[in-house]
Amino acid sequence: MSDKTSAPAGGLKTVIVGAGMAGILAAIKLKQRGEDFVVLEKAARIGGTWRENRYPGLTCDVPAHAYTYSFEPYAEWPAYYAKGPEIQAYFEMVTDKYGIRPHIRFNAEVTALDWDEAASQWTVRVAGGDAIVADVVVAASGVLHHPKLPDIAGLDSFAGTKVHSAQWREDTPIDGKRVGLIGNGSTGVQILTAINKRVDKLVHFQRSPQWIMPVPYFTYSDEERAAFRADPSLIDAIRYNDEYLGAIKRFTDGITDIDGPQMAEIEEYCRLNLENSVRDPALREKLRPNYRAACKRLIYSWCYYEEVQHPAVFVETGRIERIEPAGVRMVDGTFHELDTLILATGFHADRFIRPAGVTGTGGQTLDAAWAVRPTAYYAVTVPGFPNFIMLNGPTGPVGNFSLIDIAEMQWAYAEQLLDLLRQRKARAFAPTAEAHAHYEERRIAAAKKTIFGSGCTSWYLDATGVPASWPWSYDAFVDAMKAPVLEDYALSA
Ligand code: NA7
Repeated sequence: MSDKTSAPAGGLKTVIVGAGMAGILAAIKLKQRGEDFVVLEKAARIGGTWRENRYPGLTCDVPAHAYTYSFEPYAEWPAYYAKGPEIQAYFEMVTDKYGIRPHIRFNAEVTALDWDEAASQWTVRVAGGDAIVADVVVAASGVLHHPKLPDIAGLDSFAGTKVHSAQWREDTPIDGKRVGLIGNGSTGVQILTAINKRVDKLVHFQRSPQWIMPVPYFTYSDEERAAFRADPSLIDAIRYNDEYLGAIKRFTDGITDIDGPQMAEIEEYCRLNLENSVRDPALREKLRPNYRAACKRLIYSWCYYEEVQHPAVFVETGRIERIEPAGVRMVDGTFHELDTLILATGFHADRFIRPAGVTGTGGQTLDAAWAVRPTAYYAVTVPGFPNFIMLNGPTGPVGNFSLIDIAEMQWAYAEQLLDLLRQRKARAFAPTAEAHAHYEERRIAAAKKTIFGSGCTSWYLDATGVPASWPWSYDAFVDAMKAPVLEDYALSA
């Protein structure tokens, strides 16, 4: 059955792809303007990352009061850092408070988006055959949502329970079990700190040790929550204070000036954390990375070094030979017998809205446009793909600060492009190829000089080894998002 709806006369029709944090943001903003929009969500619930990830220990490494919409501060956070289910509950609450749920079509996976040049509209196809015609598409489909399995021989032969962190099952055997945990990015570290006291034995396979940035952790009392409720400026004081926002600015200054004082300070914090927290010198050396702090995404933890020293934990830094039905065989012959194998091995970070097929002007596809690397002009728009807005799209500051702040700033930028359509100054906008090429040239040159390109592997790097992230400071991003440079856009009447 086809559900072909056309844009209403006099108003824009927008399709938002994804009901995670960014999609709900766009929906709230469009609803407040009284515009026509629909959110297409592949799953049966909202929440994106916070719906998908349910592993034990799941915590956001941005302080809770800074990981909310700026227009919807939240007094109820139990602690300085929020746990996954608490964040999911926040987004559920906001979705209902702003009346967004009736605008969401659940179990509606977008399979294709085709730009119709003559009509200046997108046809958005949904699995099962429906098609929706819209003036604007907002790709709010997330960054880390395609789990990456390790390419280790014999992975499928494991006879116990095997689970990727992003496909967690409640019945995963942990209590009293021999558990192997492969990977020690933010996810592996969080899982270890949550299960180490439940297991019989936990072997943490670390191909590369990680630098750990010590951070404060504390809970909020009922009195403090009451104070937040009574006076939201107390929340702002946390969100915008020197301890959080000041640190973000110093951090982004540091990643772009890798031999400067900010980076030296970050490195010293991490080094002292290792030296002062790990008592056994042999374990300390196992946990010492051979690359610079913040090259891989810096891990923020208040308890990792304490928890990794629990007697049930064995840190294995040798190379894995293969996985066998009963466990993991190391290159040196050591065999770890296991009941459960947890794969905290990350995500394919280059997918964005794909595998949906996106076809822009002249029949060009996003796959072709992104043959070398996924890219977007200032991370928001793509040449050749008119009226197509990406939130948390490629080349944005994914690893540097709150993705909610980023999405809000990107939305404010995009709104100014939408105004061109609303005011009938254009029927379509897209950045010019020249402007985008100039942006990419400068971005790539700068990215190679950031700490992310200082000699390690990580999901920040694209297929050519260039950091895919925004390579400039927080302030530079704020400035860039204030207003689009309209001369860099091709507008069609
Ligand atoms: P990450 O940060 O990509 O970490 C993946 C981990 O898995 C990392 O330690 C990898 O080691 C390890 N890994 C991957 N493949 C293998 C194989 N084949 N053998 C051994 N070890 C392997 O993913 P996370 O889920 O922890 O975090 C992703 C982001 O989510 C995080 O940055 C936050 O933004 C939230 P490597 O370092 O490559 O040697």
